[in-house]
Amino acid sequence: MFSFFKRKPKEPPTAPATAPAIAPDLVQPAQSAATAAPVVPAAPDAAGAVAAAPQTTAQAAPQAAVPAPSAQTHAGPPDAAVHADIVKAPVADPAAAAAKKTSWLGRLKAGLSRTSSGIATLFTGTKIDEDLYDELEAALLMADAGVEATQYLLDALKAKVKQEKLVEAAQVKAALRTLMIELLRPLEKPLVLGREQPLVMMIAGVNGAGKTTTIGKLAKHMQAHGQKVLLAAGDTFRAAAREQLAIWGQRNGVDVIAQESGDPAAVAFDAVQAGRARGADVVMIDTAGRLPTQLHLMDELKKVRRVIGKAIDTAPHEVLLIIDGNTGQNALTQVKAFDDALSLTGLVVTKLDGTAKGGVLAAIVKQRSVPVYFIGVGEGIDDLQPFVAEEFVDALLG
Ligand SMILES: Nc1nc2c(ncn2[C@@H]2O[C@H](COP(=O)(O)OP(=O)(O)OP(=O)(O)O)[C@@H](O)[C@H]2O)c(=O)[nH]1
Ligand SMILES: [Mg+2]
Repeated sequence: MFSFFKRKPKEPPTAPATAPAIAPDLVQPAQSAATAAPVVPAAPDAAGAVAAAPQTTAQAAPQAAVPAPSAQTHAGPPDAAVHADIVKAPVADPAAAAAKKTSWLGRLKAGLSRTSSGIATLFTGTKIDEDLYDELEAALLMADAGVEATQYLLDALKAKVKQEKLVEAAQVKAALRTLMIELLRPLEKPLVLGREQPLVMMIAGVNGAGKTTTIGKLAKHMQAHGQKVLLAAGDTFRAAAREQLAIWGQRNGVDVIAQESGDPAAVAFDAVQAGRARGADVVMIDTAGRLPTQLHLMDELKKVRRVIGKAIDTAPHEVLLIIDGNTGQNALTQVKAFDDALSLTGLVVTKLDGTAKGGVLAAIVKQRSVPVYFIGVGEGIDDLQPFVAEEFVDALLG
């Protein structure tokens, strides 16, 4: 597989920051049939913590069809003796893993092909002149990079071409690649697990962005990294939303805290309490989709955030905004609005396998640089991947 999360070292890491390696067994507790059994219902204290509506716990049934995740056991906090760096899940079959990687990179490339084909044609000629720069400017703007990032890239490229005396179109394209990677690299950031117990993550975004699906995928990956996960169905508007999360819970064998109806803040509070009572490592709180222009709904989201802080005063530790990669420039508006309301800690950009143009990440890094933890390139479990600037730029430039 791939590097997915990072674990917080208790002491300064001894390995160089770039070292990719970590013994896989670090995060792979022994499998236990018993621990894959149905989960326990909500602890009474958690249920009673917020009065109001009756709480139901969607219990996870053992799944015959889905192989038990490798780590159903509660791994506990990271071992203080371990100077963990980037955590890798074991690769059972390197060839299969390589094929998977090729496949998702292929999907990312296909998804961003509108942009890459536009840019690639610019560099087929031999002339490096103002026309080329004009066309590149248009291509970057079309790709949703925004005026600021586009101007920055053009200026930097012109300077580089001059300084390095580049004359070949291929050299100029390579220079653009380097500049874009440098531009987007600040968005690369691993999600660090194990630094709080439980690590409370609130998930927000507009309708249909991919919040619930992302939570489901993350739950699975986190389990594979030895995390005990608890989900909260904070989208209390639609019964179908609860069910959707409950299905992900069943698939992954994790508890889902839900209420028949009621206040999303109360569900979130219950879930954090329950997470603490049950020794969960991660509590992920789903929320109902909303537009930033729906002010009363944004206020509700702020309330959810505030109330989570009443359960654990440092929580939520992560506030993720899920963005549909096809949203274009509007994604930047969403980042600003949700960041103003919630103080985001990270982004997940989904659906980059569709017709996304991708350039909006350049606009984001220039205007509101919130790290991109993951990108989604499909609906399958392996289609959620850590954001790597170099891979992204290679897909973007073709
Ligand atoms: N192609 C593709 N589809 C995705 C991706 N992520 C999510 N989806 C699909 O997008 C649709 C919406 O996903 P949800 O997870 O329900 O989105 P949501 O943000 O929870 O939606 P609401 O709760 O209604 O606001 C579903 O059909 C998902 O399967 C992705 O990376 N690629
Ligand atoms: Mg949802």
